[in-house]
Amino acid sequence: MPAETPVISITRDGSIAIVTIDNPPVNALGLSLRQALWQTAETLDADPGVAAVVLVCAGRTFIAGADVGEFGAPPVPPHLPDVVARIEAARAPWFAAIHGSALGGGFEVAMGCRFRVAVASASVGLPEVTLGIVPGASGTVRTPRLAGVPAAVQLVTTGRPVKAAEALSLGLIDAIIQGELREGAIAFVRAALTKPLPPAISARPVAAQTTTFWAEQEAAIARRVKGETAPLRALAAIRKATEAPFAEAMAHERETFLELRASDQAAALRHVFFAERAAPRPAHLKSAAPLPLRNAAVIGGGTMGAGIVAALRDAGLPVTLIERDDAALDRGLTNVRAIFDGGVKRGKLTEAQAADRMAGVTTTCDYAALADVDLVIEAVFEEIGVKRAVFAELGRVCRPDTVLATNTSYLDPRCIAEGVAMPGRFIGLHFFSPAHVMKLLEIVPIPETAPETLATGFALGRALGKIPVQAGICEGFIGNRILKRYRAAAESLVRQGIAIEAVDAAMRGYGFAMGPFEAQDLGGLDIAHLQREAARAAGQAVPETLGDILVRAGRKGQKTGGGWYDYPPGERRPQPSATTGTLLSGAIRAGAALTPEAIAKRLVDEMAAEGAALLAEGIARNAADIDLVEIHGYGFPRWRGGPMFATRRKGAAKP
Ligand code: T1G
Ligand code: NAD
Repeated sequence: MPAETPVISITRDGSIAIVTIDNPPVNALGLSLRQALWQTAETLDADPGVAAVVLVCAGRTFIAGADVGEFGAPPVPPHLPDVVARIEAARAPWFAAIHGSALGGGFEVAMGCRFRVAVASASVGLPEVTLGIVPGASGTVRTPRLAGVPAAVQLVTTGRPVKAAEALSLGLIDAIIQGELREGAIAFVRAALTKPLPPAISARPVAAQTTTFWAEQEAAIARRVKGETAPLRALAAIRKATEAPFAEAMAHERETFLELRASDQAAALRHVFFAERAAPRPAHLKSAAPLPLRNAAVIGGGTMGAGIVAALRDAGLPVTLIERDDAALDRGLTNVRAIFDGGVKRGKLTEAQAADRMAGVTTTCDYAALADVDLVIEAVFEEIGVKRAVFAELGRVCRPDTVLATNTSYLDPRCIAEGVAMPGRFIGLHFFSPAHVMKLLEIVPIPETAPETLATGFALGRALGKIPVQAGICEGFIGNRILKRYRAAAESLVRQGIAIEAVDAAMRGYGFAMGPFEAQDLGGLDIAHLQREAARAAGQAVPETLGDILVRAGRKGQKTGGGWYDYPPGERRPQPSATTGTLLSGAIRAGAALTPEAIAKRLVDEMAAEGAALLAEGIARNAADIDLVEIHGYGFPRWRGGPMFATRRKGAAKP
């Protein structure tokens, strides 16, 4: 058994000791690393020749935090706050040299050091609230002493990391190192040792804030988090740090951390954390090599096509946009430009970046331009004839190894692929609108899809920063099939006499941004209605729905001034509708009554039951994938873990 590589090695540069952590993949602070850090502090304290210590990491990043994999078990000493305190109390001052991301416990260890330096590409942060917890090793107590209370509130209660330049301006780090980090850090140390050292962070003062400040922060966070516990508890811990001595504030933080660590929300967020990291690299594709993705083409510059072009450009891929005629092409290019202009308006893009995005888009109506593209994504009308004609043309002009993908929502990809030469290169890539924003990408192979084509779909998902989930072929794949059941279950409650607005309020209370009926009014009831009508025309027995009744009465949602709700001119907030009540009166029985919790449980159970059916049919590969689809495609509250996780913890739903 080869000796394990030590997680820590120590080298010397004169009187400076360089402590290098090497604990792949992200130098997480598991038990062995905590023990090694403690022992290293003891060893170096005992060496009078050591004047200072540089803490640096091997691999892709500085310490990325505590080992999330340990959270399911009781914490084992040495506990991280004690390791941080031990570093801070070291005889010779420690200096953190940061690359990659110093996150959570990683940044807390860096705050145990007397100084923090970083390369320009590094970031630092305290993302604990995204895991349903608060920092557990002084993040809420040292950060306000290091960077001030407002900066600490922003960093801790949002969980959003900051890049090195912003970290420097906030005082979270002391310098940005140009050139090689280790050497630059050593030079920084030598200069720092010529001057009096600053006090250890735990010994620094922290400014008290007004009651108004805390009330304003609390209200702002409560508005933003909609039911998540950790952000408000993090704010309370920071407040404690401004009102109590260091040790008392540390005890309060630790107590809060341990309580939340065992909570349902933390378990749910850990489930999502690991599911999101597993999704882009599914185990069953380990041996399949993806094909090269150097450029791409999109057919159709409408709602989806324009978003897909933007997503490809955001990932740096040159894109050829094809439309049916010049006028449509102009409209398509206008759609794409509008997306980037929106990015500039929201401060997400500079003018130069937007111009560069647009410069990478080539437009034409001539398919011959696709003779050398690696990937084509079709996003034309949802009509089988139109799609088949497009793929026939693509089969004629593209290379035999060009991956051909359809973005269809409801058509059977096998029917679209009929007659396509080399069907092994065909695949479904179901983006969600807006395609440049929504992270979910359903990847739908047909029976002939080659493993390398499937692997290329996942590689595209990774390149676009999406959450790719493989789906089998059925109507609606995974997400739209669950959506159909969710909507049917919501309509069933209305038929039983539960008020439309009560259903929506219950789902908003559960954590959705909006309920099923207000969401339909926003997207339009006619889309699903047309799908049902097409199925009926094809001879399928599709029962009349309440939505059909409304659409037949011209009530398609916000776009017609009324759907499930009324929308008086200029009013976007849903108003309960007497017209809807009259139209549906024949379909609604006497008023049943359910609590908001019971309504939410009923509907989430239905989603989970459909998920169980999708698993049983092999359409979904695992329950975590279904949770990711619902969270990243349909707004399921992340801190609930998804329908499969939520019901599993409270008694699984029956398929
Ligand atoms: N613990 C355990 N494993 C982790 C991990 C962590 N903190 N972070 C990442 N991994 C694994 C991940 O599962 C994957 O494993 C591999 O590393 C690469 O991850 C006390 C209590 C650091 C920005 O929340 O944000 O500290 O699939 O694909 O894209 O107050 O990972 O290869 O087997 O994401 O280069 C706080 C979470 C913890 C950081 C790198 N820290 N990680 O991104 O790689 S709580 C976090 C990330 C805490 C203290 C509290 C990212 C990254 P596998 P990856 P990446
Ligand atoms: P859209 O009507 O907005 O755009 C379709 C575009 O295709 C139009 O610009 C049209 O000019 C173009 N087009 C039609 N025939 C063409 C041809 N022969 N060659 C080139 N271009 C052609 O439609 P959309 O909403 O963008 O939907 C496109 C596809 O994406 C459909 O299959 C739809 O099911 C799927 N989809 C839609 C959504 C959504 O929310 N809208 C979500 C996921 C997937």
